[in-house]
Amino acid sequence: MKQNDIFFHGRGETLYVDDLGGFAGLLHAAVLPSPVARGRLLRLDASAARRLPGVVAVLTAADIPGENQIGGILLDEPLLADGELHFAGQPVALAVAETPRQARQALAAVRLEVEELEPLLDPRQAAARGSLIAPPRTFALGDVEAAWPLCAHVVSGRAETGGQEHLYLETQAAVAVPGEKDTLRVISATQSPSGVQRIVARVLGVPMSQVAVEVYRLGGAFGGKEDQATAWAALAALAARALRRPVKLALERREDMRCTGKRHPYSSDFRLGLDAEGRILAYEVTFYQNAGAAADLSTAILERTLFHAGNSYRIPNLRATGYSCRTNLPPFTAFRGFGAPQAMFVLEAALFLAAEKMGLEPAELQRRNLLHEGDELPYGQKLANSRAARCFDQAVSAFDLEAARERVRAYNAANALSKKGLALMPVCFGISFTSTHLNQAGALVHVYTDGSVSVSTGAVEMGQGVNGKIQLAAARTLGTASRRLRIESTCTQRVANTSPTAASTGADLNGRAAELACREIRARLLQVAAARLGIPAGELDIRADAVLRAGQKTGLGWEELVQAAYMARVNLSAQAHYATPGIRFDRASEKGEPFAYHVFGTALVEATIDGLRGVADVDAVRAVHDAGASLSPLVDRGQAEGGIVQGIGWVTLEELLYSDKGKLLTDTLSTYKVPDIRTAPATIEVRFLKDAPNPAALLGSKAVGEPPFMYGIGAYFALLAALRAFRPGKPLPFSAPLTNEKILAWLSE
Ligand code: LUZ
Ligand code: MOS
Repeated sequence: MKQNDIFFHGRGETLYVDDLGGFAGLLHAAVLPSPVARGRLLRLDASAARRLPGVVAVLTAADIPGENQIGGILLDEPLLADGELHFAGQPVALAVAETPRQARQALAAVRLEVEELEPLLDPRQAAARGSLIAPPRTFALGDVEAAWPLCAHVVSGRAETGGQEHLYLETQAAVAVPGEKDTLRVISATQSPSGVQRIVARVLGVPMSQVAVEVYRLGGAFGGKEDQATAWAALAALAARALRRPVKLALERREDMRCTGKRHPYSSDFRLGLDAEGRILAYEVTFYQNAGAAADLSTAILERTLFHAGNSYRIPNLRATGYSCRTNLPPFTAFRGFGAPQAMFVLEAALFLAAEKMGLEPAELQRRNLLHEGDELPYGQKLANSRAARCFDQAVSAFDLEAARERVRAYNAANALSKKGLALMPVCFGISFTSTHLNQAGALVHVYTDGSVSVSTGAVEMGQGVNGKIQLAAARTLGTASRRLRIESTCTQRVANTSPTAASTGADLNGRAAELACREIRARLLQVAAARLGIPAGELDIRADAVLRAGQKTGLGWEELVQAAYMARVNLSAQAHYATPGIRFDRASEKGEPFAYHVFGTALVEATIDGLRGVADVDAVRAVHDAGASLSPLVDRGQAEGGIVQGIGWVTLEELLYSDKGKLLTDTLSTYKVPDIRTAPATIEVRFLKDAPNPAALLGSKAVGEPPFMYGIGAYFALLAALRAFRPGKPLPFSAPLTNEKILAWLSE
């Protein structure tokens, strides 16, 4: 990022959706949520609400001109409730008024008559009653049944992981602006502009070509705006269309926490078998995913869970089954890691248990079972360019595992009321959307006659620095200075059919598309330079704003070259499309090569528990991470550090509690605890693997967004090790988050 960009942002001049002005006649919308988790809507009376000052309209399902359906993968989610209520927080009606306050006052005046029914909240109960989003899926490798009798050690158990609130700083928001002839422009805080475009068109009953969706940037997303920005954009669009005025809908924090989906809670059963030397022979796991009341992305998330059932480990015989269970909670959705963290937690729990049974350090079992080059993964892909062992061994030596163990031993011997523990957490994360067709991206590049450059792609900037990476790749390809390039907003009229900026692939896919477009323009410019200089194009190069021959300046500079191209009537614009090569997956056999490559790494986590107060501290997280040849080491370091803290929050602090009626109790930041400067580890050290360019992505780089999140899982097992130091022999819980409250209960029971 350029210095002035940082200052611009630091001065608070960055505009988010709710900051945007300049819409003449702007109205404000607010959403009436279902008060019950399950029930029937018997009557809705908005007559009093409509008479309040400033109120322009109260809209319901009956006002939808197209389809009342926002489902992306499955068509199972109405935009506004139509008779049945499936979760507390489900949008029932939309009030539109001159001010946001008046809109919310209108909601309070809507009279609802509801018949409340017993909600289904537990995924196992849902599975037992056949309440599934889709049929279960199983990934299998080898033959687990044949392997059990060969095992010297078998452990089994249950593991639970809770949900997680995204807590993006910018809440869900959209502005819809009607244009002439039923066209509509939607400015949305979405990771998926084309997804919003498709659903808005469906809801309004118009072709997608009449709906333009534009995204400037997001104030964080973490997956929470991959699918779930859509409803709010569609509601704003519905009102704008009905009232022929611009309409803004921006959720308040509490509305956002109550009404939007979070990371999926999982409940899982595992069985792990090892030989006498501690090599894994068989692993069987069943995942019960709490999907909530609609499919959303749950089936894709469950698929990524199955892909990551074996994490970083070689498992010759594996059977992983996943149930996506329909319950009466707000539909759970994408969140950094997309189902993989849930899978990795279960396997670490199994390994922890096995290590205890065998009297070994978990790290010994982890090391013995790491993946190696050419190993077959449970989905049939052969592991290539494995850096699993390299990362693990470097973490052990660079961070001196032996010394850390000694520190823990000495501390625990000297302290009766406070104990330390440590854990290693290896990660192997597959890069590519598991839905193969999503692995494509487009770019549109214009070079203007003054030499400045406009770059549009399908990537959405959400604070992850994708624009900076694209800018760097495009500038390098063109041979001009980064400062000449402007990375534009993401707009469906400039780049169509965009995949969501997700799966850590934003820079990989869109950077490549931008690179391809820039290569075309560069080739044309070289022809112009060749004609002008009388030198064959093959002997010329453009670098740092100058045309070079054999490394020497020819005297022709960037601006002059661009001007010459224009005068020669050469096209200074290019559109390009990139599709990740070589990937495929067959859902009938559950086999294929779904991932372009994998990201590897290992973290060493140290934690301390104050046994008297039940206060847990994660003291240090040190990781060796494979970032490839990083395009932006500072950005990648930020991604790794943020991911680690977010992962620790998931397994130690962040606890979603619901009433037995299915209402979220932890809907404020006073009751839902997130990592802060006090709870974050005092030490976070991320070392990038050296000399590790990635042949499969942009300029040797690697995707970085999601994988570091999973280092945080190590905090859970470091805390278990500390608990073990207090009470040898007592069964340990595998139920994240391991909150201070749970720690105190375990110690005092
Ligand atoms: N979204 C998606 C994702 O549609 N497919 C994926 O595989 C994925 N992975 C991570 C995050 N979002
Ligand atoms: Mo666009 S959103 O009209 O470039």
